[in-house]
Amino acid sequence: SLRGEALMLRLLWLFAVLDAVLLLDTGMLFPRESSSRELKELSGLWVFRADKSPNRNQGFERAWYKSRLAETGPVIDMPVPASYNDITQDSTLRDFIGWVWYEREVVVPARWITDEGTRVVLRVGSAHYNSVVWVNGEKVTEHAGGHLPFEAEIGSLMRKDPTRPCRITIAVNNTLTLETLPPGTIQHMNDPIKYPDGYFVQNIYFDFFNYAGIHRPVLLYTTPKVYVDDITVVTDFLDNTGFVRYQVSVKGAATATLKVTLMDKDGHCVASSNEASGVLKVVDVKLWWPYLMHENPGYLYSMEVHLMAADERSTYEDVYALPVGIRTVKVTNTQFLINNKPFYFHGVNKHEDSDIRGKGLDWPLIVKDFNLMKWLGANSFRTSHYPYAEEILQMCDRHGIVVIDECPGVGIKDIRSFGNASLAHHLDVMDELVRRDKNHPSVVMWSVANEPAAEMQPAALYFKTLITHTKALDPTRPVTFITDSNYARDKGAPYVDVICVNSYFSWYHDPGHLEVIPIQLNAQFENWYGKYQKPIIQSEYGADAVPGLHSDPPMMFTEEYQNAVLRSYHDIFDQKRKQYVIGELIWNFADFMTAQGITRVVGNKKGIFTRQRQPKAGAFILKERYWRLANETGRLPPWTKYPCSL
Ligand code: BDP
Repeated sequence: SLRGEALMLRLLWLFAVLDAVLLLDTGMLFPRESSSRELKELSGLWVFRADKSPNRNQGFERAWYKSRLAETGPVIDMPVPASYNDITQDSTLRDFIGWVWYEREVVVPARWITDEGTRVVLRVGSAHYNSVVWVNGEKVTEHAGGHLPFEAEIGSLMRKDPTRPCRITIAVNNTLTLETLPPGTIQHMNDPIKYPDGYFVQNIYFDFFNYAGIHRPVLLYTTPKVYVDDITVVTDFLDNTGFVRYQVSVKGAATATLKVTLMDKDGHCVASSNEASGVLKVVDVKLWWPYLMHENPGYLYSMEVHLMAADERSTYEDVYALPVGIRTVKVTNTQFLINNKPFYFHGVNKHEDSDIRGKGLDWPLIVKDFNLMKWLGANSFRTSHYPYAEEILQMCDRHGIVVIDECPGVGIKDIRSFGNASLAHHLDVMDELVRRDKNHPSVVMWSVANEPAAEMQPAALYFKTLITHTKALDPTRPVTFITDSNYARDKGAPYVDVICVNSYFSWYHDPGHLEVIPIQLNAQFENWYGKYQKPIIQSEYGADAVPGLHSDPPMMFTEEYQNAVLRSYHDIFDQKRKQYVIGELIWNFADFMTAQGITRVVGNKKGIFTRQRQPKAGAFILKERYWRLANETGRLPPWTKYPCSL
């Protein structure tokens, strides 16, 4: 029958794409407690010292990791997670470039040590930028790149001397080079008339403060020696049957017995299997829907994986539960489809940024931001300009906030950053990103870069390789890269599924001339669509507004000017969204810190909320619009169709 054939095709597709997602050889499952796994958060106060020696290398030369940090010099308290920059009154620490040293001693439950069948894993949620980690003076791992997690098994090391507490030392260096992501350069100023001896600065090509330190939780967690290393799910549905194609990879033993159970929200088993890979069929499936597109958004099942194994010494049992949302994503020439229904992105661009803690993970801030996004009627955001904390993506899964997941490929402006070493690192970062985020239903698209100098000749091959690689890693999600409004910078456009354009008409171009917006924005859309016939998202637009600054007629930097820019853009969006424009993301959700410069008054003021999350006038314009769009484009039942204040 036709339906049977369609079902067969679905299943074949699921098998094919899952094999691609499995190209990665190890997992990076989010650490979760279970009946077989314990977890110890190391958030709180750490011991800290910045290495202010002229070459910033004294810590390595004198092996600071070998003993307590307090024994080799002065130390201060440093909270983790947090950027270290804004914690003290010392401007040399705020603007520090080089290695900083963190240390923490931890006592673990005795059975973690005595039980040889237990793995103890040290996990750093993220640290910016290069990190080296020692346990009791022995190096256990290093990692290049902020914004993504890394871990090391440290059980055997701890067992060497079970009587002493475990001393964890982490050195972090925020120096950027032409081959890091984002790139940067160190410039030595050698003119003795102008600069002190040995003076240098770091140049960056992106517009946010280069906050540094341990930005996300550090923790220890245990698993049995034989354990669930990774799970990959790819979902689909036909009529009211859902399919969860999954693959579990096990480490530590050649064979293990598995039991995989999919539970609904109420804890009822809806499908199960005893295989390491297969397809779970869910009758009367409850799909994962975006916020404002359905009365019950963000529906999550829980996939419980239960492993049993044995060797000559012992038996092992591991349990891991993964939240699973069943949904599909497709792109046509003119539309973005979620569960086969057109989805219009009405959302924001964000930053991980706030007073005092900088880019450190902060639960009150995260929850406040979600409340603000829901108040605004935003159904989506882009993780400009780097991967956000997993804790944030989990909130998105649960609340149905759709995510464009961006890697830290921002500020690629120098031709040397298109070389082989840069590309190799960029590919590694995409691997790490896909490995970490592949199972989030909220993540619907990968963004490989923001506003690179893609007019340069090597960019064509660079982006072809990068985008093809990303699609091979994950054929289930579209890929984009973000361009500015310069049409010459389109070298990546032939390979992407969706074109994302940032433009600042009447701001960086024709400053003060609001009247140019309609004509220039219209031309922008017509040109990009005319050339590529791909759907377009306005991935950034906006204007700085210093809160409380007013003028009518509007002048730049006032709240009225920001309003006027928004309104003009919205007029054109309303024409084009009937055709091929599939979304609009305001720049920016909130004001954020940047490097100091003559165009920035204590940071970037393009937020519609202040850095303290209070609304400017523009927030109310956007709120009215987003709720109107939700009522028009979402598929809300009639009784929910009114702008509610949450
Ligand atoms: C865009 C960048 C963004 C900046 C913004 C601005 O993508 O990072 O913050 O301009 O200048 O081009 O406000």
